[in-house]
Amino acid sequence: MLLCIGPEGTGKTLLLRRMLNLNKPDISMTTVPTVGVNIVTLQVPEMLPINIRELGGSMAPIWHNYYSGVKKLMYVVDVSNLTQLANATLLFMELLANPKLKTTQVAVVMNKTDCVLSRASNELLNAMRFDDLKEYAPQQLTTFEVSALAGKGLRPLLEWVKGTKPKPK
Ligand SMILES: Nc1nc2c(ncn2[C@@H]2O[C@H](COP(=O)(O)OP(=O)(O)O)[C@@H](O)[C@H]2O)c(=O)[nH]1
Ligand SMILES: [Mg+2]
Repeated sequence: MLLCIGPEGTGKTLLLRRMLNLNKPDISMTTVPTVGVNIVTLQVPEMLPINIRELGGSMAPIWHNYYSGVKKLMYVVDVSNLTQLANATLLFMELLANPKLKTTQVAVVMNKTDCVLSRASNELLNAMRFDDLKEYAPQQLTTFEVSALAGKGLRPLLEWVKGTKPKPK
């Protein structure tokens, strides 16, 4: 089981929908806030189906109930929402410190790159003190810049999910 988590409205539902439908540009862009848990299954040729569980941002206090046995975790942040950043960083540091996730591979997915300048992702990582996190966290951390809306940057993320091309950074 993979987890897809992050604060509310960062684009998790749209991102998962996009990843399920990479070759279909005309999917619906409308989402409703996820209350509870949303599970999607990725069918990859010649691989077992991959289940991804989205946990809504409003569930942050109980995210930890879903950490057992998680091999990979996508942490989705909104690069266009600076007011959310402090909270997003705090929640992220908390999950990195959870012993249940010690050996989990973690991807920081910077979404909504379509509505900011290209340097915003670097500024976000600086604000999160990502270099320090990378040094001290026991997990392998990887970063991705995507736009779920524009369908940008999704292939490398999909490769990471499938595990065919580990991309340490
Ligand atoms: N501009 C832009 N908007 C996005 C992107 N991804 C999601 N959104 C919008 O952000 C809002 C929240 O998306 P949703 O997937 O429901 O977020 P969730 O709460 O993390 O599941 C919706 O209005 C989406 O259309 C993106 O890459 N770019
Ligand atoms: Mg959602």
